[in-house]
Amino acid sequence: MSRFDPYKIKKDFPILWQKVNDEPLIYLDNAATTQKPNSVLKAIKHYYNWENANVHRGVHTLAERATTAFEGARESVRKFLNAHDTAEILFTRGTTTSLNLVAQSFGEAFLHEGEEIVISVMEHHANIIPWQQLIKRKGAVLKYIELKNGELDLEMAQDLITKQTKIVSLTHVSNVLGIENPVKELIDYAHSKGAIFVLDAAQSVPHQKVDVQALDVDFLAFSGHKMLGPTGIGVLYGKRKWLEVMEPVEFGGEMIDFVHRDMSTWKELPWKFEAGTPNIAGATGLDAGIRYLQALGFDAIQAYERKLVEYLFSKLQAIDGLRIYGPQNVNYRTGVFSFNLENLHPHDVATALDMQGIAVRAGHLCAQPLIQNLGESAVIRASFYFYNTKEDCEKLVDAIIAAKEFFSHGSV
Ligand code: C6P
Repeated sequence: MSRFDPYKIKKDFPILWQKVNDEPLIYLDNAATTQKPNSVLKAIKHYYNWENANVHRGVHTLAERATTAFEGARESVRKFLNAHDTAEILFTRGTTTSLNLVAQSFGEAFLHEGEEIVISVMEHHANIIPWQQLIKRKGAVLKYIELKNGELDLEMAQDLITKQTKIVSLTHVSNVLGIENPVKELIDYAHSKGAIFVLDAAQSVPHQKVDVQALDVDFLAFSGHKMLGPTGIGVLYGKRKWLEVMEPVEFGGEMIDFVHRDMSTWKELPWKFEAGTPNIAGATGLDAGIRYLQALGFDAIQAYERKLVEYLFSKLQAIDGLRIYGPQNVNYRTGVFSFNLENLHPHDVATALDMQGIAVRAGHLCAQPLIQNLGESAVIRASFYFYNTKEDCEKLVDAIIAAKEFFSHGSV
Protein backbone atom coordinates (compact mmCIF):
# COMPACT_ATOMS: atom_id res chain seq x y z
CA MET A 1 0.00 0.00 0.00
CA SER A 2 2.84 2.37 0.79
CA ARG A 3 4.12 1.90 -2.78
CA PHE A 4 0.75 2.97 -4.16
CA ASP A 5 1.13 6.60 -5.12
CA PRO A 6 -1.82 7.92 -7.15
CA TYR A 7 0.03 11.18 -7.91
CA LYS A 8 2.84 9.21 -9.51
CA ILE A 9 0.34 6.94 -11.26
CA LYS A 10 -1.51 9.95 -12.69
CA LYS A 11 1.67 10.90 -14.53
CA ASP A 12 1.30 7.73 -16.62
CA PHE A 13 -1.97 9.08 -18.08
CA PRO A 14 -1.22 12.00 -20.44
CA ILE A 15 -4.88 12.91 -20.98
CA LEU A 16 -5.19 13.74 -17.27
CA TRP A 17 -2.54 16.46 -17.44
CA GLN A 18 -4.69 18.88 -19.41
CA LYS A 19 -6.96 21.74 -18.39
CA VAL A 20 -10.64 21.65 -19.31
CA ASN A 21 -12.54 24.92 -19.19
CA ASP A 22 -9.40 26.52 -17.72
CA GLU A 23 -9.38 24.13 -14.78
CA PRO A 24 -7.22 21.04 -14.24
CA LEU A 25 -9.20 18.06 -15.53
CA ILE A 26 -10.73 15.82 -12.89
CA TYR A 27 -11.98 12.75 -14.66
CA LEU A 28 -14.75 11.01 -12.72
CA ASP A 29 -16.52 9.18 -15.52
CA ASN A 30 -14.58 5.95 -15.25
CA ALA A 31 -17.62 3.66 -15.20
CA ALA A 32 -18.30 4.90 -18.75
CA THR A 33 -14.71 4.45 -19.90
CA THR A 34 -11.27 4.70 -18.32
CA GLN A 35 -8.27 6.67 -19.53
CA LYS A 36 -5.24 4.99 -21.08
CA PRO A 37 -1.73 4.93 -19.64
CA ASN A 38 1.37 5.56 -21.76
CA SER A 39 2.14 1.84 -21.84
CA VAL A 40 -1.18 1.09 -23.58
CA LEU A 41 -0.71 3.95 -26.06
CA LYS A 42 2.83 2.76 -26.69
CA ALA A 43 1.75 -0.85 -27.26
CA ILE A 44 -0.80 0.21 -29.89
CA LYS A 45 1.74 2.47 -31.60
CA HIS A 46 4.35 -0.29 -31.49
CA TYR A 47 1.90 -2.69 -33.07
CA TYR A 48 1.18 -0.33 -35.97
CA ASN A 49 4.84 0.66 -36.32
CA TRP A 50 6.32 -2.84 -36.27
CA GLU A 51 3.80 -5.64 -36.45
CA ASN A 52 0.72 -4.61 -38.41
CA ALA A 53 -0.56 -7.37 -40.69
CA ASN A 54 -3.57 -9.65 -40.80
CA VAL A 55 -3.58 -12.60 -38.41
CA HIS A 56 -3.75 -16.36 -38.98
CA ARG A 57 -3.34 -15.94 -42.75
CA GLY A 58 0.02 -14.81 -44.01
CA VAL A 59 3.31 -16.65 -43.81
CA HIS A 60 5.38 -13.47 -43.96
CA THR A 61 7.19 -12.16 -40.91
CA LEU A 62 4.81 -9.33 -40.09
CA ALA A 63 1.83 -11.69 -40.27
CA GLU A 64 3.58 -13.96 -37.81
CA ARG A 65 4.36 -11.04 -35.50
CA ALA A 66 0.75 -9.85 -35.61
CA THR A 67 -0.54 -13.37 -34.91
CA THR A 68 1.89 -13.79 -32.03
CA ALA A 69 0.81 -10.45 -30.54
CA PHE A 70 -2.89 -11.27 -30.94
CA GLU A 71 -2.68 -14.78 -29.52
CA GLY A 72 -0.33 -13.53 -26.81
CA ALA A 73 -3.06 -11.11 -25.75
CA ARG A 74 -5.50 -14.01 -25.55
CA GLU A 75 -3.11 -15.87 -23.27
CA SER A 76 -2.82 -12.75 -21.06
CA VAL A 77 -6.61 -12.61 -20.76
CA ARG A 78 -6.72 -16.32 -19.96
CA LYS A 79 -4.25 -15.88 -17.11
CA PHE A 80 -5.97 -12.70 -15.96
CA LEU A 81 -9.30 -14.55 -15.57
CA ASN A 82 -7.68 -17.85 -14.57
CA ALA A 83 -9.52 -19.62 -17.38
CA HIS A 84 -8.51 -23.18 -18.03
CA ASP A 85 -7.72 -22.78 -21.69
CA THR A 86 -7.36 -20.05 -24.35
CA ALA A 87 -10.10 -21.84 -26.33
CA GLU A 88 -12.47 -20.32 -23.75
CA ILE A 89 -11.43 -16.70 -24.44
CA LEU A 90 -13.28 -15.06 -27.32
CA PHE A 91 -12.38 -11.57 -28.46
CA THR A 92 -15.45 -9.43 -29.12
CA ARG A 93 -16.15 -5.70 -29.46
CA GLY A 94 -17.09 -5.41 -25.79
CA THR A 95 -19.54 -6.48 -23.11
CA THR A 96 -22.55 -5.70 -25.29
CA THR A 97 -21.37 -7.91 -28.15
CA SER A 98 -20.37 -10.66 -25.70
CA LEU A 99 -23.81 -10.76 -24.08
CA ASN A 100 -25.55 -10.68 -27.45
CA LEU A 101 -23.41 -13.61 -28.55
CA VAL A 102 -24.52 -15.71 -25.58
CA ALA A 103 -28.17 -14.83 -26.15
CA GLN A 104 -28.04 -15.48 -29.87
CA SER A 105 -25.96 -18.63 -29.77
CA PHE A 106 -26.53 -20.40 -26.44
CA GLY A 107 -30.07 -19.04 -26.17
CA GLU A 108 -30.98 -19.98 -29.70
CA ALA A 109 -29.80 -23.57 -29.18
CA PHE A 110 -30.87 -24.34 -25.63
CA LEU A 111 -33.80 -22.13 -24.60
CA HIS A 112 -37.22 -23.60 -25.25
CA GLU A 113 -40.78 -22.31 -25.22
CA GLY A 114 -42.06 -21.64 -21.70
CA GLU A 115 -38.59 -21.74 -20.12
CA GLU A 116 -37.35 -18.81 -18.08
CA ILE A 117 -34.50 -16.33 -17.98
CA VAL A 118 -33.84 -14.51 -14.71
CA ILE A 119 -32.11 -11.11 -14.68
CA SER A 120 -32.42 -8.20 -12.23
CA VAL A 121 -33.82 -4.71 -12.25
CA MET A 122 -30.28 -3.31 -11.83
CA GLU A 123 -29.05 -4.54 -15.21
CA HIS A 124 -27.48 -2.40 -17.91
CA HIS A 125 -29.51 -2.37 -21.15
CA ALA A 126 -26.87 -4.68 -22.65
CA ASN A 127 -27.99 -7.34 -20.18
CA ILE A 128 -31.71 -6.78 -20.77
CA ILE A 129 -32.44 -6.28 -24.45
CA PRO A 130 -30.63 -9.35 -25.86
CA TRP A 131 -32.82 -11.47 -23.52
CA GLN A 132 -35.99 -9.56 -24.41
CA GLN A 133 -35.31 -10.26 -28.07
CA LEU A 134 -34.52 -13.91 -27.37
CA ILE A 135 -37.71 -14.63 -25.42
CA LYS A 136 -39.77 -13.05 -28.22
CA ARG A 137 -38.22 -15.48 -30.69
CA LYS A 138 -38.57 -18.45 -28.37
CA GLY A 139 -41.86 -17.88 -26.55
CA ALA A 140 -39.91 -17.95 -23.28
CA VAL A 141 -40.30 -15.82 -20.14
CA LEU A 142 -38.09 -13.05 -18.70
CA LYS A 143 -38.21 -12.48 -14.92
CA TYR A 144 -36.68 -9.68 -12.86
CA ILE A 145 -35.20 -9.86 -9.37
CA GLU A 146 -36.18 -6.60 -7.65
CA LEU A 147 -34.32 -4.52 -5.08
CA LYS A 148 -34.79 -4.58 -1.33
CA ASN A 149 -33.21 -1.74 0.68
CA GLY A 150 -31.11 -0.74 -2.32
CA GLU A 151 -29.68 -4.24 -2.78
CA LEU A 152 -30.65 -7.30 -4.78
CA ASP A 153 -33.55 -9.07 -3.06
CA LEU A 154 -31.89 -12.44 -2.47
CA GLU A 155 -35.06 -14.12 -1.15
CA MET A 156 -36.80 -13.12 -4.34
CA ALA A 157 -33.84 -14.45 -6.34
CA GLN A 158 -34.29 -17.83 -4.68
CA ASP A 159 -38.02 -17.82 -5.43
CA LEU A 160 -37.51 -16.87 -9.09
CA ILE A 161 -34.68 -19.28 -9.91
CA THR A 162 -36.41 -22.64 -10.29
CA LYS A 163 -36.18 -25.80 -12.38
CA GLN A 164 -37.92 -23.77 -15.14
CA THR A 165 -34.95 -21.38 -15.29
CA LYS A 166 -32.51 -21.97 -18.12
CA ILE A 167 -30.37 -18.83 -17.86
CA VAL A 168 -29.54 -16.45 -14.99
CA SER A 169 -27.72 -13.33 -16.16
CA LEU A 170 -26.65 -10.72 -13.62
CA THR A 171 -24.29 -7.86 -13.21
CA HIS A 172 -21.39 -8.33 -10.82
CA VAL A 173 -21.20 -4.63 -9.90
CA SER A 174 -23.98 -2.18 -10.77
CA ASN A 175 -22.97 0.74 -13.00
CA VAL A 176 -25.55 2.90 -11.18
CA LEU A 177 -25.59 1.80 -7.54
CA GLY A 178 -21.97 0.72 -7.26
CA ILE A 179 -23.11 -2.31 -5.31
CA GLU A 180 -21.35 -5.64 -5.67
CA ASN A 181 -23.72 -8.59 -5.87
CA PRO A 182 -22.99 -11.88 -4.05
CA VAL A 183 -22.53 -13.71 -7.32
CA LYS A 184 -20.76 -16.86 -6.09
CA GLU A 185 -23.78 -17.70 -3.94
CA LEU A 186 -26.13 -17.02 -6.86
CA ILE A 187 -24.03 -19.01 -9.35
CA ASP A 188 -24.12 -22.05 -7.05
CA TYR A 189 -27.85 -21.62 -6.54
CA ALA A 190 -28.53 -21.33 -10.28
CA HIS A 191 -26.48 -24.47 -10.91
CA SER A 192 -28.40 -26.37 -8.22
CA LYS A 193 -31.56 -25.70 -10.26
CA GLY A 194 -29.93 -26.70 -13.55
CA ALA A 195 -29.58 -23.16 -14.94
CA ILE A 196 -26.46 -21.63 -16.46
CA PHE A 197 -25.07 -18.34 -15.12
CA VAL A 198 -23.91 -15.41 -17.24
CA LEU A 199 -21.93 -12.70 -15.45
CA ASP A 200 -21.79 -9.12 -16.69
CA ALA A 201 -18.39 -8.22 -15.29
CA ALA A 202 -18.02 -4.87 -17.09
CA GLN A 203 -17.78 -2.97 -13.80
CA SER A 204 -15.97 -5.56 -11.69
CA VAL A 205 -13.08 -6.91 -13.76
CA PRO A 206 -11.36 -3.47 -13.91
CA HIS A 207 -11.24 -3.23 -10.11
CA GLN A 208 -10.80 -6.68 -8.62
CA LYS A 209 -9.41 -10.14 -9.27
CA VAL A 210 -12.12 -12.22 -10.93
CA ASP A 211 -11.40 -15.94 -11.20
CA VAL A 212 -13.76 -17.76 -13.57
CA GLN A 213 -12.82 -21.21 -12.25
CA ALA A 214 -13.31 -20.24 -8.60
CA LEU A 215 -16.67 -18.68 -9.50
CA ASP A 216 -17.57 -21.65 -11.72
CA VAL A 217 -19.37 -19.17 -13.97
CA ASP A 218 -20.60 -20.39 -17.38
CA PHE A 219 -20.06 -17.13 -19.28
CA LEU A 220 -18.44 -13.84 -18.33
CA ALA A 221 -18.37 -10.62 -20.36
CA PHE A 222 -16.25 -7.49 -20.05
CA SER A 223 -14.97 -4.52 -22.08
CA GLY A 224 -11.33 -3.55 -22.56
CA HIS A 225 -12.03 0.19 -22.54
CA LYS A 226 -13.23 0.12 -18.94
CA MET A 227 -9.90 -1.28 -17.78
CA LEU A 228 -7.28 0.93 -19.47
CA GLY A 229 -7.57 -0.72 -22.90
CA PRO A 230 -8.88 0.83 -26.11
CA THR A 231 -12.50 0.85 -27.26
CA GLY A 232 -13.73 -1.83 -29.64
CA ILE A 233 -12.16 -4.79 -27.86
CA GLY A 234 -13.80 -6.97 -25.24
CA VAL A 235 -13.97 -10.52 -24.08
CA LEU A 236 -16.45 -13.31 -23.70
CA TYR A 237 -15.26 -16.11 -21.48
CA GLY A 238 -17.28 -19.30 -21.90
CA LYS A 239 -16.87 -22.81 -20.54
CA ARG A 240 -15.49 -25.03 -23.26
CA LYS A 241 -18.32 -27.54 -22.87
CA TRP A 242 -20.82 -24.83 -23.91
CA LEU A 243 -18.75 -23.14 -26.61
CA GLU A 244 -18.14 -26.47 -28.30
CA VAL A 245 -21.83 -27.16 -28.78
CA MET A 246 -22.78 -23.58 -29.70
CA GLU A 247 -23.06 -22.31 -33.26
CA PRO A 248 -21.32 -19.13 -34.43
CA VAL A 249 -23.52 -16.08 -34.92
CA GLU A 250 -21.29 -14.36 -37.47
CA PHE A 251 -19.93 -16.01 -40.57
CA GLY A 252 -17.18 -15.26 -43.09
CA GLY A 253 -13.40 -15.28 -43.20
CA GLU A 254 -11.20 -16.36 -40.28
CA MET A 255 -13.82 -18.63 -38.68
CA ILE A 256 -14.02 -21.34 -41.33
CA ASP A 257 -12.23 -24.61 -41.70
CA PHE A 258 -13.45 -25.36 -45.24
CA VAL A 259 -15.98 -23.72 -47.54
CA HIS A 260 -17.78 -25.88 -50.10
CA ARG A 261 -20.31 -24.52 -52.57
CA ASP A 262 -23.27 -25.62 -50.51
CA MET A 263 -21.95 -25.90 -46.95
CA SER A 264 -19.05 -24.92 -44.74
CA THR A 265 -17.30 -26.19 -41.64
CA TRP A 266 -15.93 -24.14 -38.75
CA LYS A 267 -12.50 -23.74 -37.24
CA GLU A 268 -11.90 -24.99 -33.75
CA LEU A 269 -12.34 -22.80 -30.65
CA PRO A 270 -11.98 -19.93 -30.10
CA TRP A 271 -11.73 -18.89 -33.76
CA LYS A 272 -15.10 -20.26 -34.86
CA PHE A 273 -16.66 -17.29 -33.03
CA GLU A 274 -14.31 -14.67 -34.49
CA ALA A 275 -15.45 -14.01 -38.05
CA GLY A 276 -13.58 -11.39 -40.08
CA THR A 277 -10.39 -9.50 -39.33
CA PRO A 278 -10.30 -8.98 -35.56
CA ASN A 279 -9.27 -5.90 -33.61
CA ILE A 280 -5.62 -6.88 -33.40
CA ALA A 281 -4.32 -3.50 -32.25
CA GLY A 282 -7.11 -3.42 -29.67
CA ALA A 283 -6.05 -6.79 -28.30
CA THR A 284 -2.44 -5.61 -27.92
CA GLY A 285 -3.71 -2.51 -26.09
CA LEU A 286 -5.85 -4.64 -23.81
CA ASP A 287 -2.85 -6.87 -23.14
CA ALA A 288 -0.83 -3.80 -22.09
CA GLY A 289 -3.73 -2.64 -19.88
CA ILE A 290 -3.82 -6.01 -18.13
CA ARG A 291 -0.05 -5.84 -17.57
CA TYR A 292 -0.39 -2.38 -16.05
CA LEU A 293 -3.09 -3.60 -13.64
CA GLN A 294 -1.08 -6.67 -12.73
CA ALA A 295 2.03 -4.60 -12.03
CA LEU A 296 0.04 -2.47 -9.58
CA GLY A 297 -1.72 -5.53 -8.16
CA PHE A 298 -5.42 -5.81 -7.37
CA ASP A 299 -4.80 -6.00 -3.63
CA ALA A 300 -3.18 -2.56 -3.71
CA ILE A 301 -5.82 -1.17 -6.13
CA GLN A 302 -8.68 -2.41 -3.98
CA ALA A 303 -7.18 -1.20 -0.72
CA TYR A 304 -6.64 2.24 -2.23
CA GLU A 305 -10.08 2.45 -3.84
CA ARG A 306 -11.68 1.34 -0.55
CA LYS A 307 -10.20 4.38 1.21
CA LEU A 308 -11.48 6.70 -1.51
CA VAL A 309 -14.96 5.10 -1.35
CA GLU A 310 -15.15 5.68 2.39
CA TYR A 311 -13.88 9.23 2.10
CA LEU A 312 -16.14 10.31 -0.77
CA PHE A 313 -19.23 8.59 0.63
CA SER A 314 -18.93 10.39 3.97
CA LYS A 315 -18.35 13.74 2.22
CA LEU A 316 -21.33 13.29 -0.13
CA GLN A 317 -23.57 12.20 2.74
CA ALA A 318 -22.80 15.47 4.51
CA ILE A 319 -24.13 17.64 1.62
CA ASP A 320 -27.56 18.96 2.45
CA GLY A 321 -30.21 18.03 -0.14
CA LEU A 322 -28.03 15.43 -1.87
CA ARG A 323 -29.59 12.00 -2.25
CA ILE A 324 -27.22 9.08 -2.87
CA TYR A 325 -28.73 5.97 -4.44
CA GLY A 326 -27.77 2.44 -3.55
CA PRO A 327 -26.61 0.88 -0.29
CA GLN A 328 -26.19 3.23 2.64
CA ASN A 329 -23.72 0.81 4.21
CA VAL A 330 -20.35 1.87 2.84
CA ASN A 331 -19.02 -1.70 3.02
CA TYR A 332 -21.27 -2.70 0.13
CA ARG A 333 -20.18 0.18 -2.08
CA THR A 334 -17.57 0.51 -4.81
CA GLY A 335 -16.32 3.68 -6.54
CA VAL A 336 -19.57 4.46 -8.34
CA PHE A 337 -21.78 7.17 -6.80
CA SER A 338 -25.11 8.09 -8.36
CA PHE A 339 -26.92 11.00 -6.77
CA ASN A 340 -29.30 13.89 -7.27
CA LEU A 341 -29.54 17.34 -5.77
CA GLU A 342 -32.93 18.45 -4.57
CA ASN A 343 -34.82 20.53 -7.17
CA LEU A 344 -31.92 20.51 -9.64
CA HIS A 345 -31.78 18.76 -12.98
CA PRO A 346 -28.87 16.28 -13.22
CA HIS A 347 -27.78 17.69 -16.58
CA ASP A 348 -27.56 21.23 -15.14
CA VAL A 349 -25.41 19.96 -12.29
CA ALA A 350 -23.18 17.93 -14.64
CA THR A 351 -22.74 21.00 -16.85
CA ALA A 352 -21.85 23.16 -13.85
CA LEU A 353 -19.27 20.57 -12.78
CA ASP A 354 -17.85 20.46 -16.30
CA MET A 355 -17.35 24.22 -16.14
CA GLN A 356 -15.03 23.47 -13.22
CA GLY A 357 -13.13 20.83 -15.17
CA ILE A 358 -14.92 17.88 -13.53
CA ALA A 359 -16.19 15.13 -15.84
CA VAL A 360 -19.17 13.16 -14.52
CA ARG A 361 -22.03 11.45 -16.33
CA ALA A 362 -25.69 12.41 -16.07
CA GLY A 363 -28.73 10.64 -17.49
CA HIS A 364 -30.32 7.22 -17.27
CA LEU A 365 -26.89 5.50 -17.44
CA CYS A 366 -28.24 2.87 -19.85
CA ALA A 367 -30.22 1.36 -16.98
CA GLN A 368 -33.73 2.77 -17.44
CA PRO A 369 -35.64 0.08 -15.49
CA LEU A 370 -33.43 0.77 -12.47
CA ILE A 371 -33.64 4.55 -12.77
CA GLN A 372 -37.45 4.27 -12.96
CA ASN A 373 -37.38 1.99 -9.93
CA LEU A 374 -35.48 4.73 -8.06
CA GLY A 375 -38.31 7.10 -8.98
CA GLU A 376 -36.12 9.24 -11.24
CA SER A 377 -35.65 9.91 -14.93
CA ALA A 378 -31.97 10.74 -14.59
CA VAL A 379 -29.15 10.86 -12.05
CA ILE A 380 -25.65 12.31 -11.78
CA ARG A 381 -22.86 9.77 -11.50
CA ALA A 382 -19.28 10.22 -10.29
CA SER A 383 -17.17 7.11 -10.72
CA PHE A 384 -13.48 6.86 -9.95
CA TYR A 385 -10.50 4.67 -10.74
CA PHE A 386 -7.18 4.14 -9.00
CA TYR A 387 -5.62 7.23 -10.62
CA ASN A 388 -8.08 9.51 -8.88
CA THR A 389 -6.97 11.14 -5.67
CA LYS A 390 -8.46 12.36 -2.42
CA GLU A 391 -7.95 15.85 -3.79
CA ASP A 392 -10.14 14.97 -6.81
CA CYS A 393 -12.88 13.91 -4.38
CA GLU A 394 -12.52 17.14 -2.38
CA LYS A 395 -12.78 19.20 -5.55
CA LEU A 396 -15.88 17.29 -6.61
CA VAL A 397 -17.54 17.93 -3.27
CA ASP A 398 -16.62 21.65 -3.34
CA ALA A 399 -17.90 21.93 -6.91
CA ILE A 400 -21.22 20.26 -6.02
CA ILE A 401 -21.69 22.70 -3.13
CA ALA A 402 -20.78 25.63 -5.40
CA ALA A 403 -23.24 24.40 -8.09
CA LYS A 404 -25.97 24.07 -5.50
CA GLU A 405 -25.41 27.62 -4.28
CA PHE A 406 -25.18 28.98 -7.80
CA PHE A 407 -28.50 27.47 -8.86
CA SER A 408 -30.32 28.36 -5.65
CA HIS A 409 -29.24 32.01 -5.95
CA GLY A 410 -30.03 31.97 -9.66
CA SER A 411 -33.60 30.91 -8.92
CA VAL A 412 -34.22 33.66 -6.30
N1 C6P B 1 -21.68 1.07 -19.09
C1 C6P B 1 -21.72 3.35 -18.32
O1 C6P B 1 -21.50 4.57 -18.44
P1 C6P B 1 -20.00 -1.71 -23.56
O2 C6P B 1 -20.71 -0.47 -23.97
O3 C6P B 1 -20.36 -2.88 -24.42
O4 C6P B 1 -18.53 -1.53 -23.40
O5 C6P B 1 -20.49 -2.04 -22.06
C2 C6P B 1 -21.85 -2.20 -21.79
C3 C6P B 1 -22.07 -2.36 -20.32
C4 C6P B 1 -22.58 -3.56 -19.85
N2 C6P B 1 -22.76 -3.77 -18.54
C5 C6P B 1 -22.46 -2.84 -17.62
C6 C6P B 1 -22.65 -3.13 -16.17
C7 C6P B 1 -21.96 -1.60 -18.04
O6 C6P B 1 -21.68 -0.66 -17.12
C8 C6P B 1 -21.79 -1.34 -19.42
C9 C6P B 1 -21.33 0.00 -19.91
C10 C6P B 1 -21.24 2.43 -19.40
O7 C6P B 1 -22.29 2.90 -17.32
C11 C6P B 1 -21.64 2.90 -20.75
S1 C6P B 1 -23.37 2.91 -20.98
